[in-house]
Amino acid sequence: MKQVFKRPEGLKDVPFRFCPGCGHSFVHRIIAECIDKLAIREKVIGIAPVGCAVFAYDYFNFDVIEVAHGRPPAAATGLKRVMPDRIIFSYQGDGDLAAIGTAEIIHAANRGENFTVFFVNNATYGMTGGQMAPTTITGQKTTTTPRGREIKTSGYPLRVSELLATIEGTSFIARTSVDSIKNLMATKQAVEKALIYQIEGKGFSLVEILGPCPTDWGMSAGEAIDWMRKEMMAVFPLGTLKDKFGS
Ligand SMILES: Cc1ncc(C[n+]2csc(CCOP(=O)(O)OP(=O)(O)O)c2C)c(N)n1
Repeated sequence: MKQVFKRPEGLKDVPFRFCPGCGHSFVHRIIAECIDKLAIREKVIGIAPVGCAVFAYDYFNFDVIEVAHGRPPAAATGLKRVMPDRIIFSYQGDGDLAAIGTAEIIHAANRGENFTVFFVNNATYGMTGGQMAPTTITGQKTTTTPRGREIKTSGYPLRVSELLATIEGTSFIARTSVDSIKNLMATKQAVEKALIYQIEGKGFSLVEILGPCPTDWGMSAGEAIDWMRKEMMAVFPLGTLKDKFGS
């Protein structure tokens, strides 16, 4: 019989425990597929965040370490400098990367560290119950902005990828999404390219992936996808923001 589906070798044979409709499982699978394709599984070290993806080491079938909230770029810097032949990626949520870890990511990018970041933006602090994140969009209701985020008191949604694209040390910055087959394919292409840039020693690469959080957004999985397309993508447009070596 022709085999039409196979679990990537980069994923362990265990079920995901994410909420129904969560974006993290798509992103895990895509990363695992790209690592299989590039045949680098034995060389990869992933860095799991504090956040809903904290148990990445339970799912990925390669080396993964867990570090303190917002600190994956510091750990990635150390690992890559000590073991330059290993492929290092950090996996971070918007609370991890764009709130408590803002200084870490900016300075790692500015140093042009040769590692890859997978940044899952779900516009909220998922793990702790749906508080406002820097990427929460204006008007979005969260547990800490029950009447919707207001610019006057909470400022504007932070576009981290645009910010990082202005930094000289970055080589590849792209924003993708997991809302459709087309965008899953685009995510896969961007993840692969970011890893290839690291393999080729081209410096800091980051893929921001918009992901739904139906549980904390208080929506069904379908409503969450619609909201992402209509509201989130208007604030966080998809595309390649920077490709230093692209044609
Ligand atoms: C030093 C520290 N501060 C705060 C927390 C509480 N905390 C755990 S996860 C989290 C936010 C996670 O949000 P995000 O990074 O967006 O990831 P998600 O859960 O949405 O995937 C916070 C504030 C913590 N664990 N450690």
